[in-house]
Amino acid sequence: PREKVLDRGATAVAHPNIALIKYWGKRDERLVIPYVDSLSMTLNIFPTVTTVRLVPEGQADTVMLDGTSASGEQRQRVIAFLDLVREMAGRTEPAAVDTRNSVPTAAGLASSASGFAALAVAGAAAYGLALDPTALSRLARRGSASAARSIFGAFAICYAGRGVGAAADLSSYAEPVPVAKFDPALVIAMVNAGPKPVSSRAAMRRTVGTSPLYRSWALSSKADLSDMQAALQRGDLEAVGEIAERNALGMHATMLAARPAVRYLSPATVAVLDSVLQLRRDGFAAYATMDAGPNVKVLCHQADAARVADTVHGAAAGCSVVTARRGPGARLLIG
Ligand code: 2P0
Repeated sequence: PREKVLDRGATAVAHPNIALIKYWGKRDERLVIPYVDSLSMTLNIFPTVTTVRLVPEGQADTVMLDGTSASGEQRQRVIAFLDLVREMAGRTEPAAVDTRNSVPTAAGLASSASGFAALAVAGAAAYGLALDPTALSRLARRGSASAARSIFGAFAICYAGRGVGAAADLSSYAEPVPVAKFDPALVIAMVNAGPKPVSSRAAMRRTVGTSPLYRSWALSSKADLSDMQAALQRGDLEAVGEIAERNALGMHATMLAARPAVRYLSPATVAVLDSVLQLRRDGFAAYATMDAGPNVKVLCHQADAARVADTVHGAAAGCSVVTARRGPGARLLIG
């Protein structure tokens, strides 16, 4: 019965994902439509658990983030997302949102991906919206484009879509990439867990608007994507790693060429990248990717993960290391 569901609200869990083919740049900021397709691996660590409970009319929405009341831009983004869910559901009740992250937020470790994926699943359920996974990914995308991919487990592709307005919204969604026998490790070297100097949102805008390299990266990313899909089907870690690494470095190159430059990579990042190169010289398949932050994620065989973790840990002072592998899609826990 509806009343009972409303009482306890809906709780969902989602995990972050790391893009092997990156999303960078929006062609529609309001609808959050990417310029390029992206492809990622959802992780088995750092879940976000979010509860959305409807509260009586007349109250304000409340947003709790890891036990403290969210404010400013963070709160605004959640409320704008709730407004969208309410509009889709034809409902008006305010909500109390409680979200728990087990990963440092805004540190380039995809907390917005797990965050908005969990909020999409919990929010839709709380407001009685029955959405299939494709529609949930479309909804999650409105919060953060990378969140569309976290609706699905293991490997997922997010389409940039075609057209403008409603057509763009409809055609930009994520779906699973079925990959039978590819289960690598992803060693995450956290060189700095503090918040990033520039939000991805602002950095994307600046890159698209001012970087002379942006168009050529977007073009080369198309070729990277089809090469990546073939490599995944072959279960070819060397090829997957090489393509992921060049795609990520290319993305950072477009940012470095923005005016003024957006530079997320730090000396510690470069030290870890050097250690990854040395691992390859020593015969290990190890490949790096970096997002909107200085942390490095190293793709390698499960069997080599301990050795890789040790090496990258020693490469940068104060660096902490955690090893992930492919994980599950977002799902409802209660509701
Ligand atoms: C990605 N990143 O594909 C890329 C690669 C970071 C680098 O998606 O503006 O938080 O909310 O859509 O998803 C991080 O940006 O950005 C991101 P919005 P998001 O994973």
